[in-house]
Order: sequence, then structure tokens, then C-alpha cells
Amino acid sequence: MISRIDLRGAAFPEGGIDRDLLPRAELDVEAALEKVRPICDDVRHRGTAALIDYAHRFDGVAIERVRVPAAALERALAELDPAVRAALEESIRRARLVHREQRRTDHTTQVVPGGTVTERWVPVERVGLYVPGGRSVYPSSVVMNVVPAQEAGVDSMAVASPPQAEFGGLPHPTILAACALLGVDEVYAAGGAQAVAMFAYGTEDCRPVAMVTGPGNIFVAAAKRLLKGRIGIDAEAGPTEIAILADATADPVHVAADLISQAEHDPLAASVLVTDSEELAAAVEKELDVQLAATKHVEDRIRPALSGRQSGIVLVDGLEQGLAVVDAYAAEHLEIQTEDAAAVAARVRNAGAIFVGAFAPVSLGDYAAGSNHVLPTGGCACHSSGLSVQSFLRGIHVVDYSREALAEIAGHVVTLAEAEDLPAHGAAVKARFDWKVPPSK
Ligand code: HSO
Ligand code: ZN
Repeated sequence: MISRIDLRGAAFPEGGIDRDLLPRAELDVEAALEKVRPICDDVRHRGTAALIDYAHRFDGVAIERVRVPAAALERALAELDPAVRAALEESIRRARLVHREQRRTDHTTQVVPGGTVTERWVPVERVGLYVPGGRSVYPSSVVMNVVPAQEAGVDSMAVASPPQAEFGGLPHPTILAACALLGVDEVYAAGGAQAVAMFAYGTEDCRPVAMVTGPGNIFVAAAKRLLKGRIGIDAEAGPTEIAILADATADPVHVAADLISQAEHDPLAASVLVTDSEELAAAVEKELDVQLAATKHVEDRIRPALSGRQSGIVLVDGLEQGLAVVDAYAAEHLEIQTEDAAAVAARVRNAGAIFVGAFAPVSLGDYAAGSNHVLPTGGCACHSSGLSVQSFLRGIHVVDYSREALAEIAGHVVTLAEAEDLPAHGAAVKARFDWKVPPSK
């Protein structure tokens, strides 16, 4: 079912291997842009009325209002299964422990006597968090988005999630309960591109936000791309990915279970095993069949994901080649199941998150390791990080120079301004010294 890509004996060039040799899904966000543009424009002009129409058209439910009443949030929390509540609370506690450490402190550099630059970290004032509904109802994603924003000091936060016909046009009750648990009281029953537009442009009910985060389908990704600039975004999340770098010491039962676990998200999810052990590859193939016989979501998601061209078992000649492959692939999640896994993990350059050894499956990180599960997909891990406190902060340089400190550098500033044929730039400095600038040393 899962294909093999045999790179044994292939040339591994100095600068890394060609990414195109590796399995990966292509997501045509561009094509979705044309579909979401009129939806976003409509929300911009008609506000809540447009959102109510789209709830009818896309979510198949007649709603009268988009803002979720406080009583519905309270009820959802009161009715939340106590075991789920306890698990969410522990997930929140661990995430807070990790994310609190990511806070930044302002730092002042004295460049010269009387001349300082302070880097001041200021949280984004208002953030909108999109939480998908439908196939994927993930209260864990509420935790992973809200906790870093809160730890960053974001003052105002709103959540949007699609209205569900089954729940009287409200978002899924577990999503509402997670919001209530985290102290988020501003929640909207809005889904897809229209929810992103609501956040970006604002409506009668919802004040516009500065930044939108959270996962979503291709239409959510397209709306984020369209509205980026007006709003900040975290990333255009693509289908989830797991890569496992494993050697002959890995347990095929664990490897197969972990490959299946992320394939469970989506028929486009990617599960990639990179190994130098033909025996492990064969054992994993066998084990996949065994485990699939006792798994849910097989036909609609797992089998298409594992047999899609985005998944595969990549055979390599050894650890060095394995590392080259996983670096080129830059997986959202990378597990290291090899001998001396921590040392191998330390050598990885590109991954959204790394899971070390036999007892750190990706699902631990999905729910309760303390790490964040909003991570770069589609190879973006070679240039981007997952969601963190930093995502919600801006570093503002505060420049404070005295007359003497400016005088000392004035000549150089004027020289550079002239070199760039921008004499008015130089003049702004000269004007402070009666148009006579002492030469800089
Ligand atoms: N693996 C997903 C997150 C998730 N898993 C939510 C379960 N629930 C993307 O990192
Ligand atoms: Zn997951």
C-alpha cells in the first residue's frame, strides 16, 4: 500500500538532495484564491448578514446570530466530560510551562555614551483564532493557539469555528468548552474563508483583529494568503506530516502506529519513513496491514494518505544519507527512532518539531508534551518555526540619542545620505547643528 523510494546508491550532493525526489503533496492554494475573493469582499461589505448567508450555504444551518452567547460557553463547559476536562487542563498546564519560558525581556544596548537602542517586545493587541469544524474538531488546537497568545500578553482574543447543524448552529461544544476553560469569551460561529474575512475586516459584532492564526482547509489558507498584509498570519497550514528516521533498532510496531496516527488526519496527510534497514521497512509494511485491520477512519483517510504520492518508505544507505533526506524533506514532525536518538536529533537542521526516541510519539506532542502542535508544513520548516509566544510579539527598536551622541555620528550619516543621493536625509541631521556638521571620526 505504501510505496517505496529507493535512494540507495544515489548520489547525495554536497548542498543537500533534491527535494523533488521526495514524496510530497501539492496544494494548489492559488486556485482557491479566486473562489475565496468574492466571499471575502462580500463579508467586507455586508458583514454579519453575509456570514449568516454563508452559514446556510456552506454549513447547511440557519443561524440568527454569529456571536456565541456567554451562556452557551458556560453550558458547554458544565457539560464537558470530566475526563476530557482533566486532560485539557493538564495539556494547558504543560503548554503554559513551556510557552512561559519563551517570553522576551526588553534589552537596551548602549551604542555610545548618550546613545541607546532598546528592543521593546510588544504583543499584538488583538488576535483572531480560527478553529476548524467538520471532520476535524480539535480542542487541542484551541489550546495550542490560545496559550502562546496569552503568554505573550495579547489583550484581546476572539475564536471563530464553523456553525454545526447538529448543535443548533453553534460551533462544536468541545471547542466552546475549551474556549471557556482558557478564559476566551469572544467566540463566533463562522467558518472557512468567511471567518478569516470577518477577522480581517471586522463586522458589526466583531472588531477587526491584527493577526489571524490557526489551522484550516485550503479555503482558509487561501483567505489567509489573500488578506495577509492587512492582517498578520501564522502560516498557511497544509496537511499534516510525519517523517520517521529509523534504523534497525526501531520497533516496527511503534513506527507503523506513528505513521498511521498522522495519516488519520486527512487523505492528504503525509507519512514518510526514512530507513537504512530493509528488514525494518518490510516489518513496518506488514505491521501497517495488521494495525489497519483494527483502526477507524481507514478507508476515508488513512489508506488514501498512506498510499498517496505524499507518503512512502525511503530507503537510504545509512544514517548520514538518512539525515540528508530528513533535512531536505523538512518535516512538520520528525521522529528519531535510532540508536543514540538524542545525538542524531541534535544533528537535524530542518524540522517543525523533533520527537526523540521510542517514547516520544508525535501524538504526545499533539496533545500534552507541552510543545506546540501548530508547526510548519510543506517543507516550510527549512525557514519557519512553529507557533510560539514570539509569533505574537513584535520587537520595536526604540532609538534614544543625545545631542552629543548625534554630533559624533552626524558626519557619517550625511556622507551616507549623499552617497545614496538623498541629501534631505543629511539635511535632517545638519538642521540640528546650525547646518554645520562636524566630521565624524
Ligand atoms: N497533528 C496535528 C495536530 C493535532 N493532532 C490535533 C491531533 N489533534 C498537526 O500538528
Ligand atoms: Zn495529530
